[in-house]
Amino acid sequence: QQVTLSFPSTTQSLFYVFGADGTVGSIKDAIQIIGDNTDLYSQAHFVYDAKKSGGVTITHVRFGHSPITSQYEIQDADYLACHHPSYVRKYDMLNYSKEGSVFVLNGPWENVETLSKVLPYQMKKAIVQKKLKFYVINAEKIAASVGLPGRVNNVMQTVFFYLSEVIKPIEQAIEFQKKAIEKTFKKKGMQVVEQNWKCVDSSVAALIKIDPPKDWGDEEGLGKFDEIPVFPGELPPFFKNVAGPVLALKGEELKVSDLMLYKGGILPTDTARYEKRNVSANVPIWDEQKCVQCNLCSFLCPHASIRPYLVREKEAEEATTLFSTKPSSSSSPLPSSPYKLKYAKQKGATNSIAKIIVDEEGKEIIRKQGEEGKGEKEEELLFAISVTTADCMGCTICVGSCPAKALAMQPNLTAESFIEQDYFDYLSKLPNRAHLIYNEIEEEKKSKEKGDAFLSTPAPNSKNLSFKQPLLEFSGACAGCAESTLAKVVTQLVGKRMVVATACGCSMVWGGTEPSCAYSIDRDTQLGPTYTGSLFEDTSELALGLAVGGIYMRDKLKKFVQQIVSQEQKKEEENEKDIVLSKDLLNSFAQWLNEYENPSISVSLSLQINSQLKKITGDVFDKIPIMKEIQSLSDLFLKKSYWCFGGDGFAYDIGFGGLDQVLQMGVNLNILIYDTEVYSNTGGQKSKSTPRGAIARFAAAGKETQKKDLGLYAVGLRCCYVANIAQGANPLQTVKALHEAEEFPGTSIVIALCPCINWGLKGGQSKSVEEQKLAVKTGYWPLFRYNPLLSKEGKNPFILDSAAPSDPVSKLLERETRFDSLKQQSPETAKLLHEGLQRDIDDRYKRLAAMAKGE
Ligand SMILES: Cc1ncc(C[n+]2csc(CCOP(=O)(O)OP(=O)(O)O)c2C)c(N)n1
Ligand code: SF4
Ligand code: SF4
Ligand code: SF4
Repeated sequence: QQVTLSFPSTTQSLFYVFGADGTVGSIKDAIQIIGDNTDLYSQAHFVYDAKKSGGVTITHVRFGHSPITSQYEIQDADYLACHHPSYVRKYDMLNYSKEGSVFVLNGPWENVETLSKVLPYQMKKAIVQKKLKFYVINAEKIAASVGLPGRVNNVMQTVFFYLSEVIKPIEQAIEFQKKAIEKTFKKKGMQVVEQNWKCVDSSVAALIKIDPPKDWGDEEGLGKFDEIPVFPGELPPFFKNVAGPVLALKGEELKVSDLMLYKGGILPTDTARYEKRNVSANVPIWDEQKCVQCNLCSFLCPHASIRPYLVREKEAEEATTLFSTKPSSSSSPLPSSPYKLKYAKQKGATNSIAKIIVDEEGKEIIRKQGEEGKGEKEEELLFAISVTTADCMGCTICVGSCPAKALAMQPNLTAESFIEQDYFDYLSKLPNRAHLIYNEIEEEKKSKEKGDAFLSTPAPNSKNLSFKQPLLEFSGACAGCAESTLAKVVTQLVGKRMVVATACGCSMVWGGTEPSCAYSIDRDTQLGPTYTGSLFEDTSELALGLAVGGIYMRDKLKKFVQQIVSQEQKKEEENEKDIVLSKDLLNSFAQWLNEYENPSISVSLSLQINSQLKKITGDVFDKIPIMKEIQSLSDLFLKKSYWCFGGDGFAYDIGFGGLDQVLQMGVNLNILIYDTEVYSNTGGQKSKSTPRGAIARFAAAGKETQKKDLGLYAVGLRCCYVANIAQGANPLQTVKALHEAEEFPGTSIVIALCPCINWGLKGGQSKSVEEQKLAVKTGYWPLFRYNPLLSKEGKNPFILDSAAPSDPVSKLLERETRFDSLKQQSPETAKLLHEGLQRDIDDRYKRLAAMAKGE
């Protein structure tokens, strides 16, 4: 039973806020306004989740005439505001509303008819039974109309002042609020201040009072039977029993016994896919007529939410029949016009078009590359781009990078967007056909025939790679994050075999802050990355340990297998009858020994051997005890790929000693540095990677010293593979470098430029790809690869992949607040430091160009 402990005169308010929508700052301002301008006492506290953005923050605010000392969360709110429409399904928030209290919902639904269809039954019942004063407002529409999409904070704050009547008259509250806005945003210019003021001025008039129909409260009421589940689809036990309740903010209801299955700190990956966050107000819609099928949208999507598919005509028709009249996952209204799965004939050279051959039983036969299909059953596959609208973060990077303008943003949470989601779900269950475009095993054979000394397989290109299922899906990174975009590509290259140690920093947060883990599982093989996090300062050492341990144990497995194979072969030669193992298993073992170092064949062989091992019965273990050892090491039939992920704070600063040590140890390990040039996860403190002339925390007057050149330092060691990459600027070089790093038999370090929200890109993170292009063009971020193996072949190991700078760096600096605000703040210092930065760039380029010439 709920117990109310607060003074009757204390007003309690709860805000279910959308992370990074600006509300936390506004609430702090509101508390200050109330404190400064009334005789009320006030108190606020904020409960955050760990998503980098788009997460939920629950804000508890109290004010009253007596001092407030309550140290517990609000259970009976007088005022409750829901700042994001997707929350109505996710959180049982009205459980905390007092009878007769106010409930304000920000959403696109403005009348009873639509609300009846979209609100869950639980919520409708609470509105009626608790006699709530229910209001809706389309705050997103107001914010977007003044050029501040997503920033609903000031609209919702004005509504709060208006309905709570904490400061009367409302005109007075608005005056205080506007002053606070000016104070906060003046640094960003009066234009931003005025945009926020417009939000305030448009708020009250846009508020709609809803009189709920009585049947919302009925057990048999409308909506009861088309209830929308919080997490749609079939859920695995861990998500259903643990992750789901935690994400629905009911974690405290879990019992210890619910967690017993997961004791020891090992938890299942692949949970982010069930969250279906629906955080974006707008999502991309594809125009199949304009599309040139380059797959760049998918390659550059940070959240793996837009994908290319190869589809059979009958599948396309089936999808349309299934969903064109009513979306399966919602009870939203029917689409305004008929909606069908969009697809197009594949474009490109005839020999690069993916086809399948279907046998008499309808089974698909893999067409070997370059091999013509035989017979009349050959089918040319269709091409479709589809969006998982519930997982899209709305960053618009796909739209901005589409060379054919074939994508446009349209509202989410509409009948059309729900149907698009249904199509995505349908397409992602079809057979994975990436191998028709890029078949690693076939490529490897070709490479062997060509006698490529270094690479066992040529690198795929970004188009081919994008057909593969990413094994980092729907991460909680900021919309448009360049770090997660790149990590996704690594998983497309090696995800099935990957073991990754991640340094504390953003890569740990978007990768997997429990219970949500974005590292996922390949749907065909059930293989996927093994992920672990570490301290900020010692991740290279952890990754080294994982690699050394894994390699040692695999060699041990090899010895056991060699022993068994020779034992059984000997018995066969001597015609002994007690050969215990099946011929099939012995053949697989022999093949595996032959292909021990071959990564792609190890995938299929490990699956084959593991399924054969499962069939072995107890007496075999009695007769050959070593088989027990083999079974315990059976996950190492797969040739693992060991990775260390971390930011520049980790690599250039606090973890540098360990990194330096590991770089010289020669272990087959790949280190990927996400260079955001600041400590991003903790709000942008300077690191040794921060460039001269940039403002960062602890460098408020602009960093005076040059950025440390970690890439050239690593090249100087002469023993490891080194690359400098920028995914948005050069997709081909990026994939090539990551692929070469992985194939290099020793330690590799790849340093990637990753524009971050802390840079303050003018135009937002959606400009990240353009920024990377300009960074390469101005020489701010040169691209290169260094491969010590090339020296052994008498070649220059240093390859400069970017051209001489064609534009001055000033072009880049004016686009980023971290540089530009120094100009506003202190023009003289800015001039000095920015000219210094240009000299740093010129000097470095001269050095790199000389190295590329072998000087
Ligand atoms: C020893 C230590 N000091 C400070 C922290 C707090 N901390 C967590 S992540 C982080 C910044 C990480 O920055 P970076 O390595 O550049 O990664 P990014 O977040 O930019 O990806 C800091 C300072 C910590 N975890 N451990
Ligand atoms: S808008 Fe951003 S998150 Fe959504 S599909 Fe496009 S790139 Fe991906
Ligand atoms: S980026 Fe544009 S043209 Fe390329 S596949 Fe995507 S939608 Fe088509
Ligand atoms: S690196 Fe920057 S953009 Fe990416 S999640 Fe961290 S703070 Fe956000």
